[in-house]
Order: sequence, then structure tokens, then C-alpha cells
Amino acid sequence: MKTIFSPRHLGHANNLELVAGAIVPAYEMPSRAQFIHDRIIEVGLGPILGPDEHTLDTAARVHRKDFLDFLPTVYPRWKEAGRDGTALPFTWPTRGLRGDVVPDFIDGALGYYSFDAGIGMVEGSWDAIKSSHDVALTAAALVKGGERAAYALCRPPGHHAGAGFMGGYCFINNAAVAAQWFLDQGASRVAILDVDYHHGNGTQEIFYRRKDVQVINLHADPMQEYPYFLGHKDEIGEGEGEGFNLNYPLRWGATFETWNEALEDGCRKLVDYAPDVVVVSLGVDTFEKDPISKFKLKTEDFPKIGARIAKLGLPTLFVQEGGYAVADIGVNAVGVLQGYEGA
Ligand code: OKP
Ligand code: ZN
Repeated sequence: MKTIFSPRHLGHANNLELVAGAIVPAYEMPSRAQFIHDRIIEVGLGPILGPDEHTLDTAARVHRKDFLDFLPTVYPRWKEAGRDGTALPFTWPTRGLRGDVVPDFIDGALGYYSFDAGIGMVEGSWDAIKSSHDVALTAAALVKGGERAAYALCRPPGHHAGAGFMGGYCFINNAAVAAQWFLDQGASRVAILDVDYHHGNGTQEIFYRRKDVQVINLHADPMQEYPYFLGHKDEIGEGEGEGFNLNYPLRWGATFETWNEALEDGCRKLVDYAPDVVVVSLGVDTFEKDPISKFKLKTEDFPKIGARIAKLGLPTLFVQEGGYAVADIGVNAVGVLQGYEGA
């Protein structure tokens, strides 16, 4: 399997986030991608290629234009305000406040375009975000070109980013952009299978009223876990999209056995949908040793996930999302891809 990867992710580094009452170095750090990159070479998964430059035209079909225009301006405006370090919001337009006016000052605009303080940006962040987007589209083109599967080693991840907002380490929704690109290239239906520990709220929001993209999410129950405010079982899509959004919330402590039952059910629904291509939002933060997660998957389980996905018999684009047990992320993420190849 070919991997698309860009070293430009390294510009998104040393940023801080707000967690458990403290401002700490973001768990979503550069070494994550480097460990995966090194593991690909170690096991000889296949060639690692750089991305082609892509315009944001496809992104503009799943994101609001004003949001895409805002992202590259964040850090310049932060510096203009006399700051350095990490650009972070601290005020959000929740119930009872005006959510329809973008404040002029950067602190207000950051709150308007985000839903949490997990999106700290530094000088090189925008370039890394753009490279991550290019990685996803370049890998998508490999699949469209006839490869059975391809791996987009994206960093930063994307599945929490919605049409008009960032959050949870995510800025542009790489998987959603790739799905839209497949449709624009002639696919009739695309399925997104999100196996990250956290609910892919951004992906769900983007496609909630559409039937051309089926969104299947396996994740920790939002009653217990981030992102808290989306990901319940009764969220099935709306209007034309009704029935095309599937959530499998699982309680803390879920083992592979429990998790795999949800995967089985999701895969059956996916096959019924008969998509032309599958986009896998590949998070490996379901791992038992993940520092911010509470599922119990073991290293030996990840290849089984890949093998099950291979059994779908569909062209597959893997898009990297989360995974924060940095020392194990390479073995686990590449384990899924090896499982796919071996099946
Ligand atoms: C991004 B992805 C936990 C704080 C949660 C945000 C997590 C974002 C995960 N103590 N912070 O889905 O892996
Ligand atoms: Zn996650």
C-alpha cells in the first residue's frame, strides 16, 4: 500500500491546549506522525510519497468559505494583537448568545469558528493544515487511479472539524474533503467509516442532510466522553439524509469483543449501502494504553480491524485521525494497514 505523507506537518508544533484545568502541550504532537512514518519503513508497507498541491475548491464544498478564509489569517492576526505562543480561544457563542456575528477582534473570531480550546495554532500551523488536506486528496487520487487502497498519513487530523468550525485538534475535515472529491470524480455513493475513539462530530454535521455519503461512527459514549455534545444513537440523519448516519456509542472500558460487534453491524450496514468507495477515519486511540482514552483494544486487535475492512471488497482510502500513545501509534496504525493487506 502506498502512503502519502508531508514533512510540513512539523510546522504544527509546540502548541498548547486546555485540558483538565491546565494549559498543557497538546497531545496531538509531531512525533505521532514520525512514529507512523518510521514504522511504515520498518515493516516495508510500501512507498512513501509526497503530496501534490491542491486548491481548496473541494474543501469549499464541505466547509464554509468564510471559515476557510479565516484559517490562514489566525496566526498573523494573533501576532498583530501583540501575542506570540499559541493562538487559543476562550469564549464561545453558546445558547443565549449571538452565534451569527463574527467579531472583528481575533479572540472573538477564534471563539466563533471553534467549539473548544483543543485547536491551538502557531506560526506553522496553517501550512501543516493545508499539507494534511493535500495528503488526503493525493491519496484519494491513488484510489481513484486504481489502487486497491491508499493511506493518507494526515496530521493534523480532521474529523471534529465541521462546515464552519474547528475543534479537537482538527481544522479541515480531511476525510470529508476526500469523500466529496470522490463524488465530484463520479462516485455515486461514498461511505465514511470512523473508527477513532472519539465521535467524528464534524463529519456527521457536514453530511447529516445528505444521502450520497453514509457516515458510520464507532466511538465512546458522548454522555461520558469528548466531544460530549454529539454522537448519540438516535442521530440518524435528517431530511434526505435520514437513515444515512449511524452512531455506535460504547461505554468506557469497551473491549475489542464489544467494539468488534459494533464494527460487524456497521460493516453490514455499509455493504447494504453499496458505496463505490470507503473512506476510513483511522484513529487508533481505542488502544488500551492511550493517555486520553478509555477503551481496551490491544495491539493484536488492530490488524483484525484492517482485515475486516478488506473483506468489504471496496476501494479504500485510510485517513489518519487520532492516537496519542505515541510510542505505540506506529505499530497500531500500520497494524491496521498490514491487516488489510494480509486479508
Ligand atoms: C481528537 B481525535 C481529554 C481532552 C480531550 C480533545 C480530544 C480530541 C481528540 N482529556 N481533548 O478524535 O483523536
Ligand atoms: Zn480521537
